[in-house]
Amino acid sequence: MYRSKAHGRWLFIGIAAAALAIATPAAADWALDFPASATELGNKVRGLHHLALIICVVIGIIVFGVLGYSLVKFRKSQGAQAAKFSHSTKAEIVWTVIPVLILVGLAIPTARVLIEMEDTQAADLRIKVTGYQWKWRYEYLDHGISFFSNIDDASNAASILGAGLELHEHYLRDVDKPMVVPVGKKVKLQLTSNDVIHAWWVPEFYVKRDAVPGTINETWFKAEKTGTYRGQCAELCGRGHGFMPIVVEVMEQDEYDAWVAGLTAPAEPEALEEPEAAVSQIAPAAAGGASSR
Ligand SMILES: [Cu+2]
Repeated sequence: MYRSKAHGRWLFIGIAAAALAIATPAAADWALDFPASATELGNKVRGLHHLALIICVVIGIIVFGVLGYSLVKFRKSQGAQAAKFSHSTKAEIVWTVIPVLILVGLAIPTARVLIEMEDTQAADLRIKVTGYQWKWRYEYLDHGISFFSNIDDASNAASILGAGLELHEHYLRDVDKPMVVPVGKKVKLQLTSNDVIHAWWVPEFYVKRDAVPGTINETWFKAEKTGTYRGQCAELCGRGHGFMPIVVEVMEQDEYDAWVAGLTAPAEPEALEEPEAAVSQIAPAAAGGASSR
């Protein structure tokens, strides 16, 4: 009887292992880890996660190892007798000191990263991000650029019940006008909302921050690679919550400059001529400084 039960167990393990092996090609898209970040800070956060995970796994192996060993080695059928002591100062010191050391060891690098995450000083670019039901508004405080970022028309049309349209690759994850930033520059975001609480989230930057009406929250990121990064609103904000994606285009500085120039160019001739003429009448030195730029 016992023997057939044991056989049944091994058969089950064998079938499960075979099923896993067969399932591997289908599960090729499985991701066992967080994606690598496009920012240095994001990779530090990821590193912290790995550190904590490794410590947890090692503790788990030790604890369950000792538990399993004790259960087998000191089982009743082998004549084991339970010890009768109730206190051990030595054991209490050990099981207090070791966890304290582990927690301090985790707290130091964690605090360092947290402080860095909150440090929005010395930014190269400031963008005010306002959440709306259901879109985002980006205001480039240094350039006077401001625009709304809505879900793209193709996603919008295809999302209508019964539309029967084909869903494109970035369905619900594309916008008409993305946020555009230069690569390798510290971008400070100042987040707020026009109505309810939203959250600006771009997983690859490891940035997720609430946009709360009446409050300015701050965060920052510095993308190390050019490319298109996608995110979503991460705070349930009403009917259109799933229809306010985020797209960030990270480009080289000269491309970014051209993008800014393209948006600010029409106003330039008038805006430049008048102040320069006015400045040169009042303070020629200051005007010279401005024109040498
Ligand atoms: Cu939202």
